[in-house]
Amino acid sequence: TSDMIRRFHTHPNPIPPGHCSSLHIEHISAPLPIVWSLISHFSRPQSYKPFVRSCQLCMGDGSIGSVRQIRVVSGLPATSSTEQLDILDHEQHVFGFSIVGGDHRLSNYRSRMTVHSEDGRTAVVLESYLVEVPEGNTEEETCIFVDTIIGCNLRSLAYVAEKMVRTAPPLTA
Ligand code: A8S
Repeated sequence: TSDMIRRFHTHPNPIPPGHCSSLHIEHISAPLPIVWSLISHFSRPQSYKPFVRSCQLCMGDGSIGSVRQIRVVSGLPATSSTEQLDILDHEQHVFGFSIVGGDHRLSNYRSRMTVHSEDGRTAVVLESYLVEVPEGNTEEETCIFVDTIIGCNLRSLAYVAEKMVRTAPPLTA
C-alpha cells in the first residue's frame, strides 16, 4: 500500500496555495478484477457512484482523452459535471480524471484511483484528489465537502463489488 501511495498518489508537494488535497483508502472483500471493472468503465460512473443519475460520453470511446457529462441526483448544489479521462492503465490499475466544466463550484479538480491486492483475494482502493478552494470557502470546508462525496462513493463501490461476489453465478463442475 505505501508503495502504491508513493508511486501514484503524491500530489505536488507542497500543495499549491488555495488548493486542498487528501487521500482515501477502502478495503474491499472482492477480487481486484471485479473492482477494477467498476472503476475503469469511464462511461458508467453510476454503476457505483450514488450521486450520479446518468452519464453520457460526449467525446471519445472511453479511452484516454474521452469526455463524459454526468447528471447528478436532485438535492445537491449542482446538476451536471463535465469530466475528462486523464489516465487509464489496465496493467497497473490506475484511473484518473479531471473536472473540466459543469454548474458546480469545483474547479481544477483532479482525482486518481488505484486498485491493488495484498493477499490475492481482496482489493485495496486508494483515491486521492487535488482541487482549488472556491472563492468564499475555506480549505477545510472544501475538503470536508469533497471527502464526504468520496467517502460515499468508496463505501458504495465496496458494497456493489461485494454484492457482485455474493450473487456471481456458481462455476459448473
Ligand atoms: C467524483 C467526485 C466528486 C463529485 C462531485 C467530488 C459532484 O459530482 C457532486 C456534487 C457537486 O457539487 C460537484 O468522483 C459534482 O464524482 C456529487 C457535481 C462535480
